[in-house]
Amino acid sequence: MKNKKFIIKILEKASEPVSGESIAKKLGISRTAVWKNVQALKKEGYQIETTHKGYRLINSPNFIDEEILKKLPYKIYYFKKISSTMNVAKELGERGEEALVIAEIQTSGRGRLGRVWISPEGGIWMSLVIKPSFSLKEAFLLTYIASLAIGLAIKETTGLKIKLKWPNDVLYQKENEEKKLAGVLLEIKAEVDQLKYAVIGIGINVNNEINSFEPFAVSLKEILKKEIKREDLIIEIVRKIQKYLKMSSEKIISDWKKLSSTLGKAVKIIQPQREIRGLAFDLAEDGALLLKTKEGKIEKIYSGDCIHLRY
Ligand code: BT5
Repeated sequence: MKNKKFIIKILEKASEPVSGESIAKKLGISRTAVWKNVQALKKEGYQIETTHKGYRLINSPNFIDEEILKKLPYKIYYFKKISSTMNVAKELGERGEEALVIAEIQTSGRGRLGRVWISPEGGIWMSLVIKPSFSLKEAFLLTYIASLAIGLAIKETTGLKIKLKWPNDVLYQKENEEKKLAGVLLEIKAEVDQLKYAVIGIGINVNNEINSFEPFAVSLKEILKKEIKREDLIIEIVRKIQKYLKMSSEKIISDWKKLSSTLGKAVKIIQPQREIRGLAFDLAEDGALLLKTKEGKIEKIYSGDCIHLRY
């Protein structure tokens, strides 16, 4: 681990290729060990050329700078590649820790109901594990807090028009089209009626390529035609989450409503047992989505997938 960092430092400083032998001498390791480390670095995304004169660094991947994130009041767990940040965060939650877990790549990123979340390099894939003094009933607020924080942070840092779709999507709206920029996955552990810990999973398409199988997904890079610094966005989102954690449920719900794309639309709600259509006209005090059906009946919706039918 340390050797890899040293090798990169040596190659970054050098203007000429550096021989394996001189690196081996500097680090006090064998030439084979240098070669193995170089292979591992290539797997991480570093472009290193091997010439007869030695190794030359052509390009470094644009990794998240952990140092910058140390401004945040959470311990940072940073991984180049991991199955899912949710898994690590849950383990930390079990141990009573609060922390921010971030990965450059997730190999088994997940959405709600076990759906796949595509997480290649360049995106923000992170889980914040916290111990909020929330009752079990109030836990739903965390999804609103997270999507609000993401939406507002993106709006402020990029100036883009961002909207929120009930219950957990952050959308980019352009004319009559809405595309998914980010999603939130909340996993909680409760004891009696109190939350023991909550893991807020946040996935944002930032500088990553979008899989062509996902026609409704979009990344910030695609919209802005340039890459943005992920660290700034991460810090802003976490700070906003902290701010909202201290606010009343009325304030959280009313701010969420201001950014909502769902309210005022005809929607279809898909739940495991049923499908309901109606006009999404408000959020109730307890956070439920309020639907007015064709028959004029008011339905309170607490969970499900929401499809916007008309604009
Ligand atoms: C979500 O689920 O939107 C929650 C996504 C949470 C991901 C974060 S990343 C960090 C943390 N670690 C994890 O393993 N997960 C969290 P849901 O509403 O169920 O939406 C899932 C659906 O979004 C999929 O079925 C796809 O259709 C679509 N999808 C998958 N990957 C996507 C992407 N990168 N961008 C946009 N849409 C995507």
